[in-house]
Parts: sequence; structure tokens; C-alpha cells
Amino acid sequence: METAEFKGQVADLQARVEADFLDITSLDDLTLFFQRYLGKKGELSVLLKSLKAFSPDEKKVVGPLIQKVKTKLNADFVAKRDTLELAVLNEKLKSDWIDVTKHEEVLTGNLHPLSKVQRRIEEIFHGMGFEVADGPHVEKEWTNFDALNIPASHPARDMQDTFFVKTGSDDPHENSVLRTHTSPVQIRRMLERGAPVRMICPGRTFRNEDLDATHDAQFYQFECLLLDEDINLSHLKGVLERFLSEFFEKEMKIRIRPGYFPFVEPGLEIDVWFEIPGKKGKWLELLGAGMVHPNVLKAGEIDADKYQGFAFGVGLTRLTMMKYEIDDIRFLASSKQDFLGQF
Ligand code: FA5
Repeated sequence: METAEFKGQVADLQARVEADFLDITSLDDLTLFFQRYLGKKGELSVLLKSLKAFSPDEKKVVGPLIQKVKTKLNADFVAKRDTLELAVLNEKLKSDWIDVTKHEEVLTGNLHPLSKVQRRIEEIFHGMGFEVADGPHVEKEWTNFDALNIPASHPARDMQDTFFVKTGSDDPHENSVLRTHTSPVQIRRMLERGAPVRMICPGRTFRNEDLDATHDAQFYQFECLLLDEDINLSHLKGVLERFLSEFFEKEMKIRIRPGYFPFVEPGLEIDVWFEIPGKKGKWLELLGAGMVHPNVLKAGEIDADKYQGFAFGVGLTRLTMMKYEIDDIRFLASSKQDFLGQF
């Protein structure tokens, strides 16, 4: 190629580069522009390679011409890239900004009242040296009834009250029920770890009952079992009074009546005096209790000559209703935010 022709090509290239450069409005345009002129196979690179054909003297003339174009082109390219990238960033900032001073109403969750009450109960009993145990919802018929000295003829086993899961076997270890109370955990705890025992067990219980404002088919109880040497009813009364006073944050009055539960002897029903400000106070039936029956100790493989103790089972759901003045048990199973948000 003649130097004149080369000069002409450089001038032509420069004119097109300048025209095309003016059309660049985006980073995509810029990439295409780069590929067309500056990339490995770009026009400028091809022209630069053709320099090889010139003599050293000719190179001295045409070399600087094309170098000048290349230097300018590179500088323009970088400047344009910076400008376009900044524009993209500014656009993004416009749409992404956050006003950190703006006050937004944020809906936060809270614990369910039953969970709050359960945690508080656990705290209080931990403070008195009790452990928290757990048991399954689907329980062996044996553990739920037989081991607790509830004979096969007892009305509590009636289809009206118990949700049977598996029936038909003569062996109560083979049949299962939805546990009707938390008392079977007493047996589990005795068999697992022996005496002495100081445990509570909060959990869900199930009964096939007529439902009303104070009775649900699923409700929560918590069981308390204390086995040791020389335990008597005054220990039961002391633990209960201490628990109730801490739970309700005031001195609570209790009334002890004789009651019948096959798994305790003597058996007791315990009521608490309950007052809502502005309303008449009343005795509320809250729990069943008593000294653990020797047959139950036997089922739990405890040496009844050495150890004895008390047990009680409290309606945790009822305790929750008292604490928060909830007058219908069905609210506790609802997912209504107006209700749940209050706690
Ligand atoms: C029992 O379940 C015994 N296992 C308690 C017990 C344990 C006695 C250890 C002695 C020794 P009862 O059926 O009374 O007892 O139930 C205890 C409490 O559970 C009741 O006082 C009541 O507060 C609550 N409760 C019973 N049925 C329901 C129900 N359908 N809905 C809500 N709470 C209930």
C-alpha cells in the first residue's frame, strides 16, 4: 500500500470513528463501538497491522498518524465509558434509595398466650428445682390408663371422652390413644429415670367432649410430679401456693376439696379464688391433685416403701384464660390477629 492510500484510509477511519462516537448513547452501543474499531479484529487494529508492509522510513511518516488516532480513540472510549457507567449508577440510585428517617408501621409477631404461659410456668418451676419433661401425643393405652390405675371399666375410657387411635388388642401396650391428660408422662419419667423425681410436663391433651366456652377437644395441661422420701400433702400445698402466687403475681387463695382420681390416694380437687376487678369473685376449678397411688408407683417400678410423693395436673389453657381474662376458649385456637396481637 502506498503511504498516500494509507493516509487516506486513516483519515476515512477517523471521520467514521468520530461520527459513530457521537451516536453512542448506552454501554451496549459502546461495546459494539469497541468491537468495531478497537477490538482484536477491529478496523484500527487491522490498519495498525498493515503498517508492517511499510519501510522504516515510511513508518516514521504514517506510524504517528495512526498512533495519534489510536491514542485519542482510547482516551475518548475511557471517558465515554466512565460517563455512561456513572449515568447507570445514578439511575439505579434514584430507584433504589431508602429514606432511613421514614417511620413505617411494621407488623411484628408475638408469642401465643399459651406459649407465654407455658414459658412462665417452666421458669417458676425451674426456680423450685423441677425439670421439664415431655411425652408423645399418641400414647399407649397402657400408659394413659392401665399404668395410672384406671381400670378397663373406668368411664374415662369411654368412646365419648377418648380419641382411640389403635384398638382391638387385648394387650393395652398394643393399643394407642390421643393422650387424654399429661399424667402418662409421670409413668414415662419413673420408668426412664427412677426416683427421686421433680418434674413438670406441659403439653397438649385431647378429649372427645362437648365443646363450649370452657371446653375444647384439644387443650393444654401441665403435670407436676414430685417423688422423694418423706413427702406429704403439705409439700403439695406449699408448691402449689408458691406457683400460683408467682404466676398471678399476688397472694392466691386456694380451696382443697376431696376428689377422685384413680392414680392418687387421697385425691383432691383444688379451686382458686379468682377476681376480675369490678366483678364478683368466684372459686374456679383449676386442677386435680393427690398423693401418688402405690399401684402407680408399682407400674413405674418405684420402691413404694422408700419413695412417695404428690402429683397434680393443671389446665394450662384455663390458667391462660384466667391470666389474660379470656372468656371463650375458642379464641385460643383462632388465628385472628386482632385477638393474638393483644398479648
Ligand atoms: C386430669 O386430667 C388429671 N390427670 C389431673 C391429675 C393429675 C389429678 C395428677 C391428680 C393427679 P381433669 O380431668 O380434672 O384431671 O383435668 C385437669 C384440668 O384440665 C381441669 O381442671 C381443667 O382445668 C382442664 N380441662 C379438662 N378438660 C378440659 C377441656 N375439655 N378443655 C379445657 N380444659 C380442660
